[in-house]
Amino acid sequence: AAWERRAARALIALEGVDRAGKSTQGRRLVEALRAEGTRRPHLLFPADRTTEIGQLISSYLVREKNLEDHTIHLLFSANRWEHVPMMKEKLHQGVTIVVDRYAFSGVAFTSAKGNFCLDWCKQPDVGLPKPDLILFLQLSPEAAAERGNFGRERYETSSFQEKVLQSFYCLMEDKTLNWKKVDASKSIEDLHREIKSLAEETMQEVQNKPLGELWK
Ligand code: Z5A
Ligand code: MG
Repeated sequence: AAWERRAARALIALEGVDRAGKSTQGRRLVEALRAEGTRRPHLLFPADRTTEIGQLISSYLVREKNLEDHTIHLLFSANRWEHVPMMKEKLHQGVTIVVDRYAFSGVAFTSAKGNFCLDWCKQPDVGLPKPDLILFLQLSPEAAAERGNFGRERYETSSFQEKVLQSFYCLMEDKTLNWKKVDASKSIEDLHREIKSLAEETMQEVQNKPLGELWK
């Protein structure tokens, strides 16, 4: 079943390795769309650290709290689901939504832990609003390192990030999704221009098309 979407606007996800510039580009894209008069474009951050679930996730990431691996995976997914009624409502009203990381990060990070198959990792997010465009910001580990050293947060080690990248590559083989790889080593401005043009193309294409359900 597909959800109604009247004045169609797009759901755009930003994914990529650490420090690729997802948050920077998400902000820039929403600002640019707003400046051009697109109706109330909306930026969303799963992991949104403001809800109760988000706060649990945040304390896990900063190592204040230990959570069992399946548990944290389900919490990340729950954090996405708690935003779904609002997302559907906005998309239905014709509001474009940009998400800074989505289910793909969820799957990539948990499956990188080993002992998790991709299929198990995907299940909790099956049926989420399906992005019309997934931008994968590609950046070499060397270039990422130049943007500052890893902090103290969980997952911020290069061996783990390498496994995460391999999981992303598996997910990108899914041709039912509209993945677009972009070169994140470009300047912020050049990358912004490329992303904006891909986003606008997608917003044109999805006019009056129903919103899909992820991995269904
Ligand atoms: N996680 C998970 O396990 N499961 C899930 O379901 C989800 C997430 C959703 C926190 O996520 C952690 O949660 C993350 C994955 C896991 N773990 N790790 N590692 P997060 O999204 O909150 O992570 P973050 O702290 O925002 O980091 P980030 O997303 O990796 O960074 P970014 O957003 O891609 O980059 P940025 O903040 O825009 O830029 C980084 C720096 O580079 C900054 O100083 C910029 O000014 C600079 N920058 C940006 N673009 C450029 C260019 N083009 N040139 C030069 N310098 C640049
Ligand atoms: Mg970020």
